[in-house]
Amino acid sequence: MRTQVAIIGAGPAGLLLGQLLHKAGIDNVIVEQRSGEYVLGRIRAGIIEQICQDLLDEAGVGERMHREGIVHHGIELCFGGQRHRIDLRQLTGGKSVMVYGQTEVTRDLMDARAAAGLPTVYEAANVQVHDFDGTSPRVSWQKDGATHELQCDFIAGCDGFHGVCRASVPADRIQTFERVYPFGWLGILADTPPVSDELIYSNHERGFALCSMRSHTRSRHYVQVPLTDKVESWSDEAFWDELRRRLDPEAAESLVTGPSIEKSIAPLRSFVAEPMRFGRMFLAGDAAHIVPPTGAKGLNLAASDVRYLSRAFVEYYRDKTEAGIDDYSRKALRRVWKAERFSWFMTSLLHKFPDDAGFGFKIQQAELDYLVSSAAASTSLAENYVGLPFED
Ligand code: FAS
Ligand code: PHB
Repeated sequence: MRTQVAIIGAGPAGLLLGQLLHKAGIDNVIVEQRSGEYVLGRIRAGIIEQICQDLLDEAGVGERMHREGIVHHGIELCFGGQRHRIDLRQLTGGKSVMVYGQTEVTRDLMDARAAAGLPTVYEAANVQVHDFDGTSPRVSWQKDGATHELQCDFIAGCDGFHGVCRASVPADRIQTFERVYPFGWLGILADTPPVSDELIYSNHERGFALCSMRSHTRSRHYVQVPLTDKVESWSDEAFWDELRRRLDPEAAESLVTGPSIEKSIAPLRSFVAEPMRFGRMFLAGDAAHIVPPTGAKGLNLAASDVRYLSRAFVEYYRDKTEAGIDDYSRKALRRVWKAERFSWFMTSLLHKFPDDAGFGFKIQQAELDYLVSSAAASTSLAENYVGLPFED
């Protein structure tokens, strides 16, 4: 089997790259270790920046997003028992974000790929990448009792944090930077009406909480929990009680509870691997970086990597120049680190840090008070939250 670009991973990064390359007439094959149903079953991101919306439109899959997605012009910060609105639209000269679940983005991309009859290998076992330092890289895997091999010009490692691509790079060729946070997010999905029209990010002495949504009838909420907690030890009732304790009185009063559809605990880390290119292999999305979800950047960063990488491949095949692929890592990392900074800032601002409850909590209150009373500070938050403009 041969193709121009072998894409490892059928998450949003891999599927979006595959669609953009197809639109540009560049052959690609996606090799995914899980089933499509499993990929769709992972409940993850909920906020789509304008750049991600634009890319989904460019990929020809934005129609349902614009029909079913909910445009948000602001967010609320809750602290000291009060909510303070950050007017994203006014502070950024008209920009906003959209609430549209990653599951739906993935579904739209999967449907478009299937409709175009593009090759996707699901449930591929023991996927390996070979010879990416040469000019004839290869991908191999096992399926249906046979070993398969794919010859290609390039490999796009879109296989997430635990994928094989970054793991296949010799240790002396890659540098990683990491901060692991001493807490996790317990998330619940429920068919209950959102507690407010916009997202509520809450800093509370008991810990962080976030009230988000997937639609006008489906809510997504999170509470900060110790890393030692197990999701089995959290009943739905215990979750709702804890969330209520961390909200302002009005939100606590209006919170509608119900049975969970999904409940899980996600660890939080900041992580970046440098560079993002190794010969003929390129990393994109969570394969190269992880952000704590507090800034709603993970999915959007994957999209911006894919924007750079798809354009680099188009330049290579159409314009016969390697300038784009040679500059991919530098360009992508410049944006990655700004998103890492913002996600770290939001996480540091809103969470309870066990070893810093006294002074640290007072500093957080002062930072939040400054944020909601300073046009400069709230503008900075707003322009990062809606997504910084592309610099290159
Ligand atoms: P993904 O991890 O989505 O996809 C990688 C794909 O590669 C997977 O399908 C995997 O099965 C496959 N794969 C792995 N190893 C492979 C191998 N060896 N061979 C073949 N395939 C392989 N972001 C937000 O903005 N907001 C959030 O609230 C949020 N919550 C999250 C919660 C959790 C538990 C996690 C893990 C992430 C969360 N994120 C959130 C971040 C998340 O949305 C990612 O940024 C997004 O999924 C990135 O997409 P991909 O880079 O495609 O990686
Ligand atoms: C979500 O809806 O899952 C969500 C929204 C905003 C965040 C993180 C998660 O910052």
